[in-house]
Amino acid sequence: MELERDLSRAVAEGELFVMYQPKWDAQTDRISGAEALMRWQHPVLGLISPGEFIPIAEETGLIVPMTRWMLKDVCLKRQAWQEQGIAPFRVSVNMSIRVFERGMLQEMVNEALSVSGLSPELLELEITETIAMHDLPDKAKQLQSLRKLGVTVSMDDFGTGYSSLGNLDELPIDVLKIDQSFVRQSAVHSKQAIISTIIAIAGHLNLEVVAEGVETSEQIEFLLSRGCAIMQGYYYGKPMEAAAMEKWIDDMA
Ligand code: G
Ligand code: G
Ligand code: MN
Ligand code: NA
Repeated sequence: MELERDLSRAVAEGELFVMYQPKWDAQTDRISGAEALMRWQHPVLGLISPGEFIPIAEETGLIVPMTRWMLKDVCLKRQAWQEQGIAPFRVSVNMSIRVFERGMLQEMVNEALSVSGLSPELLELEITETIAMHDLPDKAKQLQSLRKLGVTVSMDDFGTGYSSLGNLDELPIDVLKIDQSFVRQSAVHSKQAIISTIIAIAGHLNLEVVAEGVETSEQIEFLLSRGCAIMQGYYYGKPMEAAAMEKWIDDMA
């Protein structure tokens, strides 16, 4: 496929770039983190969304060099922010299962940290339930050794995947991210019950909890009332380029 051929050149040609979306602590009114999201500026087709190219990258294995590039770019930017004296929030990078399969995760993270000089405490990896599904002990081992370094691990899109609740406690994670689909319907009584349950599980397992896809003040009020303070969504900020993110942080201070 044409897109596939183009994608294999995208890293080398510098066509990939990163957008950042803030995570806001609505209790302390401070930035709590930022999620890094990959974008592809195709020379002919223009901006292509990750929904289109990530699946191709995963099928072809290109996701491995792309993630390697992404981790380095994000760690370098975060370290530059650190040197500018920006607030010490963590920046997160989404991880595909393919990166675990090849056992390259540790090496890629070590490389990005050493090239950038970034403290591991400022890096977070977002995984999905699918990653934990196959050979959980192996994934747990890989994640645990990164956590020992000080890297944070979060479970993305929680509640939409196929893993069972029964082994959530066997996963070495620090954060649960409530999926956007629940937040979007947080006026619906049954969804409220699900959100409250996720927040309660996070509390019992000593995990941080983050709500995704927050768009309205009603959603924020509801989430705060149930004990979730960290919010990510268009209400606070859409994914933006690094320079816009710096301005956003300034404006919020
Ligand atoms: O940014 P956007 O909402 O369009 O992202 C769509 C999907 O692509 C999301 O599920 C997001 O997690 C995924 N995605 C974005 N950037 C990356 C990345 O760098 N690596 C991986 N594996 N997935 C990404
Ligand atoms: O799967 P993942 O959680 O990584 O996807 C994150 C993506 O969700 C972001 O890239 C962003 O484009 C999208 N997103 C973030 N906040 C909102 C929101 O408030 N509303 C909608 N519709 N999408 C959002
Ligand atoms: Mn994510
Ligand atoms: Na998500």
